[in-house]
Amino acid sequence: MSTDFRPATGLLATLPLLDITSSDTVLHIRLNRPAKRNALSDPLIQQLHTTFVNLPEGTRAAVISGEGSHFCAGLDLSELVARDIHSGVLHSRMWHAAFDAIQFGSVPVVAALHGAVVGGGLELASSCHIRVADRTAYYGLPEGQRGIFVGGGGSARIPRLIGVARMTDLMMTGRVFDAEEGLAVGLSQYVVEDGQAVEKALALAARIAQNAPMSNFAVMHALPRIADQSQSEGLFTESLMAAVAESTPEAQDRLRAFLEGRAGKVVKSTS
Ligand code: 1HE
Repeated sequence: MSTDFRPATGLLATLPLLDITSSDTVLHIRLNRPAKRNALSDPLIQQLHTTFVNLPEGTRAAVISGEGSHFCAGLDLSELVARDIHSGVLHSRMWHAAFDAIQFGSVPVVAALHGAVVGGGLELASSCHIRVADRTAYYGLPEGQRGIFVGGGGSARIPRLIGVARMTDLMMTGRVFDAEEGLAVGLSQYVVEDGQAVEKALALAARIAQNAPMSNFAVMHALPRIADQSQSEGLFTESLMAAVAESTPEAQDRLRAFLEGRAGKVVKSTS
């Protein structure tokens, strides 16, 4: 794994609410509003969107983490006061555009979670492809207590991770899952020791960056869509995606490498 991370240049260096660094293939995006617990203001959402539609050439995977004591406190509640219906809908659609650019962008994204991962912060984490939490992480959807509803794609993404019943519980009762509970219900895929989430996420991203880009594309774009399709349509989509992926020169090279004994075998994990 490349540990040589340099400050981003060009457009990505001009986004004050994000601290962005990159290695040759991995972009690390830190939410950089720690005094407000990385609450998602309009400018912060727009800067995330800008980042994911302007990834530097050569980027193969990304990591999102949060500066300070929490990953993200969700929607910046100071911006919500006195918003009319039309601007409320547009605001939600702005979040959808930004988080769609993450989920259905060009590279896999790993979220590194610690402290509060609440409200819109959980919606942001859910738009990433893999979530790594340290033991300080906790998850909640305080929208119910605040008298509002999710608006950043949470109602579509979070039930796909944990089911409608669990999301209903989080929203109606104010229940909070700790890191271990989050792992058990499927909010994260990994739990690591305190302060280790970024390191683990960067290691996973470096590993993901070595995959054939078309394989990563298929996983990001085809898998969730197939899950939304009927079995018959899903199988058809799968056949098309499989044929596209296996016909790329990179796939041909990788298959040949295995057959000629030049590629790694699948072995039992040691960790
Ligand atoms: C904020 C926000 C925020 C903190 N919007 N300013 N989200 C919530 O309901 C969560 C609200 N926040 C909290 O429960 C707590 O702040 C935390 C548990 C995340 C962190 O607690 P703590 O003790 O570390 O920090 P703090 O003292 O509460 O907050 C530090 C500052 O950040 C303080 O401002 P200050 O000027 O007094 O220093 C807080 O006001 C500010 N702050 N969180 C605005 N969320 C698209 S729909 C999505 C809907 C939602 O996301 S609803 C869930 C909103």
